[in-house]
Amino acid sequence: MAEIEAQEPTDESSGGGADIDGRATPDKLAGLIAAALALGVTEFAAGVVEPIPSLIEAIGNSVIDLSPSAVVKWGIRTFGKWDKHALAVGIVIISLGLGFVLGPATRHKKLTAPVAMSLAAIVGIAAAIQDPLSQGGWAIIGAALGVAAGNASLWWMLSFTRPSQSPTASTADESRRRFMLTATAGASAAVILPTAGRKLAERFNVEAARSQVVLNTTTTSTTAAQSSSTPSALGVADIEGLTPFYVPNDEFYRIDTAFTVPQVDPGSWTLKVDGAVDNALEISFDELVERSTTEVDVTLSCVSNRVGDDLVGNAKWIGVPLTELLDEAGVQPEGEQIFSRSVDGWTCGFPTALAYDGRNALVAVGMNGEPLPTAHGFPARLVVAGLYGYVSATKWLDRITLTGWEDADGYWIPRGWSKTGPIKTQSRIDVPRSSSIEAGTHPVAGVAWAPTRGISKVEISIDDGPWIETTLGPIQSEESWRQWWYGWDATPGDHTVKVRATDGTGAVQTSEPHAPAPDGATGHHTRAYEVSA
Ligand SMILES: Nc1nc2c(c(=O)[nH]1)N[C@H]1C(S)=C(S)[C@@H](COP(=O)(O)O)O[C@H]1N2
Ligand SMILES: [Mo]
Repeated sequence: MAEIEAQEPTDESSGGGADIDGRATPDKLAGLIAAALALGVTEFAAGVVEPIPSLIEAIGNSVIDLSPSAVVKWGIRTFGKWDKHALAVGIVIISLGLGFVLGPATRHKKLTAPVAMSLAAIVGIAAAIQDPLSQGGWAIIGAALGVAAGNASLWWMLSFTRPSQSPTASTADESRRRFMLTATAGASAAVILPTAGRKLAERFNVEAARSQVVLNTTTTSTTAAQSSSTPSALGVADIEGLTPFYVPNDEFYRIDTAFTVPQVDPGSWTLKVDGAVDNALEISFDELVERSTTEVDVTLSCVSNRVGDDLVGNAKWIGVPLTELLDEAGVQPEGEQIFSRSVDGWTCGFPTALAYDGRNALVAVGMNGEPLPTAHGFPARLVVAGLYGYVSATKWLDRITLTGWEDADGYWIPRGWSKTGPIKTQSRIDVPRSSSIEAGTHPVAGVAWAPTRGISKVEISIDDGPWIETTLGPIQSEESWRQWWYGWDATPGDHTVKVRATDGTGAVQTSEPHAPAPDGATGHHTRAYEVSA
């Protein structure tokens, strides 16, 4: 006993010297594999037992919530629809990086790994606790399994890279061989386990339930009937690259703070309407679908859409008018704000008066003739014409609470965005998309929107010349965007084309450039072209 204790310190302090280079690499590798294995085991556990949350997801959600809004918007802008994947990759890389330094550090002090991994686990558990979609208690189980697997594998691998007490060539070779074997097995498990876990977790998604939803479209509103003459029937589809009047569901922009798309079981889901109302309501999904007979075309836009960008889209929404539910609940005078909440805890609010001013405001269950896609809010969401999504368009809707205007602020309000969010008049040039074109006649075309006010005119100006009126698309709805086009006779040289819209009230879109924060971007979209002879 005494002998061993006396030996250990020597081993640690002087054993380093000559040997350290020799085993530094295997130690780092061992740490890396152990960290990957720890993470992999938590992901696998999350795939086997439904309530165990994925810690990567829980941390991802927390990172999004805690990040300044500018960082979140930067992420969305830089990685587009891959923003959540980029974040996941970032979390994994940081975890593996920690593992890299953990190997050599644990060789030095055996308790480094359990302490560091437990700390990482606590971060994951804390994230799960504050994530409304995860259960903190179950996260402890997943995290504990991960920490156990990570530590056991690390100590095991380090035992083979330890400088031998009796360094004969054959035992050193034997150790190396066993290290390689263990490391290979560990690395394979670190890849297979999370992959299998992700695959298994798909059983928990609601795609099957979604595909069984039968929408009730027995009656259609006038707006929908009007738009049955599709643009393609009228030749607009001939302009290649022009955004279609209805953006297909899988191409529709997606913006939300949900790291992974919430999977809401429509069987157990209900919509609550409460707060300052005479009778609180609770409606099942079947009942909501039964009542969803209104179909309307509404253009949705994100407040962070920059001039010329595509965080805007138009779709045909099927749902129940919000006023129908509000009337049934009986809104009291104090209910000045329609404050809605998503199952994932996201919230937003807008003035109750706007739901009653004649605009379409729906609890939607269908999008372009299909049940709402999960990414767009299945089983139900709000769609309110003329308001940016961040104040109105709650996806995975769970509860609508009538509150005083000052009594509640939605998710983005304390993060610096305006409490009211009417959509500003905007227009965009879609084609020509390429900046280098050949001389000749080209269609210049795009979309313009001023929901609830409508678009009465779209003009372009070439090289800052006089405004030229363009042809407007066939479908006219005050709550939807309008397509527009013009045949431009492009002459060789450098040219710019800019666009502006006039809304239904006669107000011309401002040329004043304004960043998206805090209440929506303004300015004219301009494209530059190099026209070759
Ligand atoms: N639950 C939830 N709903 C949400 C959001 C969100 O982050 N979480 N983002 C809103 C914002 S900012 C916009 S612009 C719209 C976008 O809807 P879409 O993804 O269907 O295009 O959803 C809104 N609804
Ligand atoms: Mo948004």
